Amino acid sequence: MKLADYIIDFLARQGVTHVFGMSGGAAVHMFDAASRHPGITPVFGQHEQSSAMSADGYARVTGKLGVAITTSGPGATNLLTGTCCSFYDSVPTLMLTGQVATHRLKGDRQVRQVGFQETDVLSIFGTVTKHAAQLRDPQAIRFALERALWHAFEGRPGSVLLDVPDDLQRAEIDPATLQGFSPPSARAENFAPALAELGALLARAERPALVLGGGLSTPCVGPGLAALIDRLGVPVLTTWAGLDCIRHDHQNFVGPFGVYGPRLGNYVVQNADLLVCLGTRLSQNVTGGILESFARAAHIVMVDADPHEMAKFDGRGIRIETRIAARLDRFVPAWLAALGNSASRPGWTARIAGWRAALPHDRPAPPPPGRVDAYDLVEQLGAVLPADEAIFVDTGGTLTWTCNGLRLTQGQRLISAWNNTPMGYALPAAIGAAVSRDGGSVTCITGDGGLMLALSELATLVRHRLNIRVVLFNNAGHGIQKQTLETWLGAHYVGVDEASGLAFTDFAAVGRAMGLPVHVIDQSTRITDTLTQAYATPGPVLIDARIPPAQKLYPVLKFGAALENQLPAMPPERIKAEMIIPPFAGTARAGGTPGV
Ligand SMILES: Cc1ncc(C[n+]2csc(CCOP(=O)(O)OP(=O)(O)O)c2C)c(N)n1
Ligand SMILES: [Mg+2]
Repeated sequence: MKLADYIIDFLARQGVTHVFGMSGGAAVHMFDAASRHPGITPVFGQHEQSSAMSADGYARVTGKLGVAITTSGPGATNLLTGTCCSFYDSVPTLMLTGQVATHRLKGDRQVRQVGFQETDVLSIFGTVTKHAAQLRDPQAIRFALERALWHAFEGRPGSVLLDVPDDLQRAEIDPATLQGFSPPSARAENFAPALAELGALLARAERPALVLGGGLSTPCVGPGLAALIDRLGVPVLTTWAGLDCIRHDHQNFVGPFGVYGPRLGNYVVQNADLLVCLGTRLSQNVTGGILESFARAAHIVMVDADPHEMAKFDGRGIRIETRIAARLDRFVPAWLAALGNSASRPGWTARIAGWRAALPHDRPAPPPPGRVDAYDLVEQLGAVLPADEAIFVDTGGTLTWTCNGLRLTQGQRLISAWNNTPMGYALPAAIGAAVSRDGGSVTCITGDGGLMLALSELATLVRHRLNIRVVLFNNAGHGIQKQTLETWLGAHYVGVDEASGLAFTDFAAVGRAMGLPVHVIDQSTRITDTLTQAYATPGPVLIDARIPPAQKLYPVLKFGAALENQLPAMPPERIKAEMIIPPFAGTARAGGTPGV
């Protein structure tokens, strides 16, 4: 059997149905094999960066391995940004890179290249994969694939890379003679002491809150999570990555929180006396820049597959007093099984209801003519989205408005590259999801800036007639960057809109030229009608929604303030009156701008 055929058949045996990529001299054998295998369909993108992101999107919605295949050199290096997305967000993906033939590898010679398009991918990808290896012996292919697969899914999942020289792809092997990989035996887990401690903490707590993060989806914890939330009966906060872990109208759901989060969530976090964090690394986007000020009245419990994520705050301001190193898909069922009846805390519930009513909602003034408010668009989109929709969101203000405004129902997914947030992620990731869903509907929400980086993939939508609705938040600029420059550099705009040196295009005309049906939304009264029409017929569509170029991301935390003190600022006496604990009085350390 040809080694390239063995690779593809191995993937098919793992349940992989699609591989993503672009051909090239060092990848032709792998694509030839993929095209001949009855269980695998190769999907060709317009850029290997997109293919890595499609593989990432595929893995996020299916829970299976996402696979990208490229040629050596530029094909391989183009995978880098997408590989980072999978690495930081714990998504199991395999980057299969072709490489020059073994006799053309430069080895230890002091030159830049020997083989044409030779690039040392192992050192480039070493820090953004859990495992990166090069095949050197055709007899090692089974071992190499099984080891890569194990790394991709074991413990905290993530990206892996296997570099396969061209001559080895063509080698003949006898599968019966190949050695397999034996993973190290898993250590026995005993959650009983941790669960006993958690039980005692909850019994004592007067103002507890649960925080749900993206780790609950990688891998997906399943229905046990909903049962746990119901049984616990405590207020539930989410990071943006955890938003799709609870339906928006659940009685315990408070909402998201953080630097760009709504004030309500931040008041709950800052006043809680117990915070149980499941599958979140508590990034700076949720804690704010002054770590000492974050949840300072709370005993913080963190449950995470990666113990380093819990140790990283030591001596740096946040005290993680209870640390449970566990995969959430194992811990949540164990916790559920051990859980008794929950206590009700009417005082805490009433306090949260009070904040919900009293804290400013920071909605902007009505939009200028020809523009629609981003929050009106998000809310009305939420009402139109199908029940099991997979929604991909790009970055910028678009991500903030979507995460703060979208009301998700049970079964809908909301996905972004949460920790890497490259512009141009959402469209190719949505492509990966759409092919796996076999006609099922997928939504891609993107800003105009983000779409420019993935514009060529509109052709891929049309080529495969993918059921993807692209909702473009078109504000004629990089809205979030404009606001950053207003906050820090006196609104001296540089490279953020046409006037300051950036190029955009007529997206509706480009969409039509590429063969997409296009709907324009530029009147508030037409939002729901137009969205309903766009979602009525399956197939790709571009919805060009014109957002005010001046729409802000409010509320927002300015670096140097605590989460209870976002902009637009509330008077200090008002903050004092709303807080249960004293408002934060410390000062900031030097640091940077929190960003998306
Ligand atoms: C690849 C990449 N380059 C730069 C950035 C920094 N960045 C974050 S958001 C943004 C502007 C996004 O503009 P747009 O997609 O139009 O979103 P808006 O804020 O206008 O909604 C930039 C430049 C990034 N996240 N990714
Ligand atoms: Mg924009």
